[in-house]
Amino acid sequence: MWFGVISIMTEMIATASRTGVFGRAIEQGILSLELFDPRSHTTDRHQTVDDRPYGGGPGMVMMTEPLLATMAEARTRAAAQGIEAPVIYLSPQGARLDQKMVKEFAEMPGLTLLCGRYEGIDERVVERVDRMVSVGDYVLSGGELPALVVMDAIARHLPGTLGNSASAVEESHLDGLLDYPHYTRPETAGARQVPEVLTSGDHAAIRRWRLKQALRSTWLARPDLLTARVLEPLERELLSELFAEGLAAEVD
Ligand code: 4FV
Repeated sequence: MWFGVISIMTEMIATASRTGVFGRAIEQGILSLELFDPRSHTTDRHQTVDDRPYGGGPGMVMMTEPLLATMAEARTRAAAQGIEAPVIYLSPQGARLDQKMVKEFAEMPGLTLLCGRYEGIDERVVERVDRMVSVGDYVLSGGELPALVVMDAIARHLPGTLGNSASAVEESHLDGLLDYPHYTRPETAGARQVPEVLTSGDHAAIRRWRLKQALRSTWLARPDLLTARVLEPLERELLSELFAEGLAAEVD
């Protein structure tokens, strides 16, 4: 998969792209990343990319020309590799990012992520992007962190990115549910014992326990995710067990 990122702070992306799952995916050639700086499409010696808003008001707005020229450069680069990479503008006005959207993006050959700064970008650029995506209802100082969130989430779905494919498979099974509790050594910590089933070696029982825990934490913290979910028969059975057990106690 090809990622193009348009940003006046490319070093933020470059730094993060040298670490973790995302960094390894680039090293392994599972994905490629190209950075585009709108300042390289300015003509004045201050490389101006922002200006005061028409109509007055606080802050600055990113100008049309440098952004459109940079979008054209990114499109040309993608096309040179035979890739169609729709432009996604990261903005609080966008559609909320979720796992379903991440999986949809992970099927694509490429994406161009447009990162705004200041108060935002000129509306005549917004009209020319393919989609707008928000990572959450809060205002950040730039689109770079949201772009990294999007790329990291997608990278996890690309074959070969997660150490062993088992975790990708399991991750997809529990898609849409909150995670189950994780334990590691020591077996007893602060008089708290690791749930017996996890040291039983009975992998079917472990899978069942983990699904039950994921359902429990989802019901307690995000019941909206459960109501939106088409429950498997086993999930329905486990939920009724949880209700019968009064949901309170962590089940062993
Ligand atoms: C944002 C978000 C976000 C708004 C103005 C950048 C900032 C500044 N992007 N999800 N939440 N963007 O806050 O995607 O230019």
